[in-house]
Amino acid sequence: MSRTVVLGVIGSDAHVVGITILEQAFSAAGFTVINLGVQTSQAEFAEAAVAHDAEAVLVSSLYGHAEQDCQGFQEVLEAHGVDAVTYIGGNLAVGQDDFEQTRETFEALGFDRVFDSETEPAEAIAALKRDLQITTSEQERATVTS
Ligand code: B12
Repeated sequence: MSRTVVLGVIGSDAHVVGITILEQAFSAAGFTVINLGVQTSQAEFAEAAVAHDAEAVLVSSLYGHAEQDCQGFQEVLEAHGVDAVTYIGGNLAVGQDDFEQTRETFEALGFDRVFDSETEPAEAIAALKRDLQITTSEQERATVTS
């Protein structure tokens, strides 16, 4: 059975190229990707995760307002009963001089993993396979049948 991830760009952010690449990469790796597109609200992420029984919620933000957009996000997911791994990536802070500081900020907001804009999709896919304990044989079956 293919594992489902919900993907989108949070807040008022309209940068679409990154999530298009991520959608293609995660699909090619055997995941079912629910791409919510740009300018996605916290509630839309939560509702989609419930509707599709997603095992991961992947949040993208490029325009520098991620911290504000993600305030209270984990509480919204919890209120909807979402039990999923949460990742965030992109240009998460204006300037992003000190990524360790940025990582700490978003981990404190409840994200399981935080990625910068240099992250290759393969790195995030490998992390998700580890976090969801997906075996190579399971993933090969999903890739063949998808
Ligand atoms: C193209 C672009 C635009 C286009 C977007 C067109 C569109 N519909 O997509 C337009 C012109 C509309 C635009 C507007 C704005 N932009 Co702009 N834009 C860019 C630009 C040049 C490229 C973005 C891009 O497509 N990159 C290519 C993709 C493939 O890479 P990516 O988006 O980084 O995504 C990859 C990784 O980040 C990562 N990733 C992303 N999300 C996630 C999530 C997870 C979970 C994981 C694991 C990985 C991951 O994987 C992706 C695939 O490899 C960047 C500068 C840059 N070089 O990045 C600025 C940039 C993102 N924009 C910026 C800004 C400020 C704006 C505006 C606010 C400008 C303004 N004052 O109006 C507006 C925002 C409008 C809005 N509401 O969103 C800033 C953000 C500053 C910051 N965060 O510190 C940047 C960095 C430019 C800069 N150096 O100042 N922009």
